[in-house]
Amino acid sequence: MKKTVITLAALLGLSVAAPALAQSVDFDTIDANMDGVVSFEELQVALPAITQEDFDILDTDGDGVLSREEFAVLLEAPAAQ
Ligand SMILES: [Ca+2]
Ligand SMILES: [Ca+2]
Repeated sequence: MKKTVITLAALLGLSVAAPALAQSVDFDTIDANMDGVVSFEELQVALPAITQEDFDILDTDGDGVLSREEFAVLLEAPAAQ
């Protein structure tokens, strides 16, 4: 699991940006339409540089949206270093 997280952080290039992200935004802020999941479009508002490929990596169950648990991996990734 730890290896996966480090790989994810490297792919997203978030080693520097994510700690600030974790402090300034949370799931409920990014979930703009408040449907309980974060879509690619919603995530792009907070992370303009994110690609569909990055999103697909985060979307571990492949349902096309990020659950609260899937989103948490994004914020926790830098701590693995
Ligand atoms: Ca949403
Ligand atoms: Ca998902």
